[in-house]
Amino acid sequence: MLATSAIVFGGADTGWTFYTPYSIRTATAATLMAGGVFVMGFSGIMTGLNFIVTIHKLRAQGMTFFRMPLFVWAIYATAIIQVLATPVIGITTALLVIERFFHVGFFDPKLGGDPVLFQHFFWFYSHPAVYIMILPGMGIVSEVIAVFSRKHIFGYKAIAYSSLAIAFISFIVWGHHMFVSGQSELANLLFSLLTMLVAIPTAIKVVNWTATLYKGSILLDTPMLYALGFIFLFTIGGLTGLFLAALSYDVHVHDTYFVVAHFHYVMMGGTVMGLFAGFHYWWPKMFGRMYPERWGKVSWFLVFTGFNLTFFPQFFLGKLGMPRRYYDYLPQYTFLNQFSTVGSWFIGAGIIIMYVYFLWSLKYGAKATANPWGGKTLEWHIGSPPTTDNFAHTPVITEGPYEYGIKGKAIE
Ligand SMILES: [Cu+2]
Repeated sequence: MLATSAIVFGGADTGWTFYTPYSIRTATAATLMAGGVFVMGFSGIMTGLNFIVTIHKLRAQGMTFFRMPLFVWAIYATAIIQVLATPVIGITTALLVIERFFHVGFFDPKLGGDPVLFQHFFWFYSHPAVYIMILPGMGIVSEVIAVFSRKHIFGYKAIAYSSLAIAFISFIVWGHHMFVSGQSELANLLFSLLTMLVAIPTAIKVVNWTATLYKGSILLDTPMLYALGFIFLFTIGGLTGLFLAALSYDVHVHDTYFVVAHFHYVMMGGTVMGLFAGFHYWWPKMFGRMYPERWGKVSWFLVFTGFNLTFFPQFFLGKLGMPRRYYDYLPQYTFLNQFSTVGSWFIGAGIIIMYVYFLWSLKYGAKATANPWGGKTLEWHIGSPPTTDNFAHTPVITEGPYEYGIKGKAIE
């Protein structure tokens, strides 16, 4: 039997998690949304495969695994998650569509299905997906911290391996999204414990970045400001993640603004700050033009302070019990919400300024030299912007990526 409402155009009213059984029953465009996720999943899988094969098969002569830039290690770890986790969300969306069309009872209890099963499938992908977003940011920060400290990165291998450890652990913690969804107490306990493991490789990175700064010749250009912002904000995001991993505390703040604040400290304080660091770091390489450094700092200041004004109050709002996913709130939450609103104006202003000066620089920015930051990795040995095929001759690599002051010494 084919449901007449199975294919509808327009928006879906399920929210981004499209939880069952509502997403099975809704008359809005849940089928098309699931189809969109399915197609997007393939682009993720193909991208991941491409990177894994390239890293294994197409390294230049002398480019051993431990001479690769840490950004490449981060992308390698990301690609592993993309290839292994994405098929699960693909199959889940396919099952959802099959259930909407043919009423096979996978997830809807009315048809004999189990809605909690859907949550398991969903988070088995969607937790690792968070690390698909954060790992490249961590990779960018590793590059920028070394270059703008003019120092060999501290703990190269520890940072490289911790990326792989984060990728591995990301697969065994998904149940922390379901502490109040009715999974067994034993499962809650195990997922709580396993989630805390994430703190170990993450802290290893933060410690190594900080140790790299120690006694470095630190240059506070815009990429570095964003990288330092990343370390500061991401550490707050990571530590509040430990609060949420703790079962007793999570039950109290589950689905409150505490989660919203934590998530933004990780995703915006982490991923977006890393992305902005990368934009500014590689902009001259990509387009052959410098952005205006002073405006870069102004924009960074607005984004960084605005971010904290916006999201720090939300930790308090959540602890006071303000639930997420509502457009309205009780009067006692007004002041902190107004704080957040004004903070968001700062972020907005900072980002608008950034977009304006990036566009401006394409035409009017000073011409970039091949290596404006004094980087040691391969991309800084070619012109800005690079020519087609990058290199006139395939380079032979004889040293590691951050050999400041110890030329010729390979990483052991
Ligand atoms: Cu998670």
